[in-house]
Amino acid sequence: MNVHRLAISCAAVALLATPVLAQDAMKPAAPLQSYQFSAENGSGETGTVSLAPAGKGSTTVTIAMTGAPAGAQPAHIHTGTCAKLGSVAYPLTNVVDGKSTSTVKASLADLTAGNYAVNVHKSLSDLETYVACANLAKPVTPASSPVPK
Ligand SMILES: [Cu+2]
Repeated sequence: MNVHRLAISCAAVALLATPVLAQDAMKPAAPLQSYQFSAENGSGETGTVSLAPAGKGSTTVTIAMTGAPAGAQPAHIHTGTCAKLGSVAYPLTNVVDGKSTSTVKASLADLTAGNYAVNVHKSLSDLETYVACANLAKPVTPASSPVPK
């Protein structure tokens, strides 16, 4: 019974792993973690920030906002949470027209350990006003399955 169940779970892991490897060879990996922005200070700006491994301990951070202005809005990965933001840990490319893509020198596991939040500021001249924030909370499901021993 146990042997049978183990065999099934190994087959399931193999089925899951194969498409990811094939996809890696053809195009950048799909984002593995995605977080929702909450609008702040009546900005009406919402959207998502997605994190994908970029190799060598780096992570690609992609922001897609709706309700954002055309002008540049600074964005950073801060320490802490949206409720209590700390200092800037990793600056991100300014959000322009609701879009921003950056690569930061931090692993996906580090960024999603529950110690960081992504914050978007109103404009280059009004950094004090926050327009959206997303907690990079610990993922509900691990990004990769543990290897059976
Ligand atoms: Cu910031």
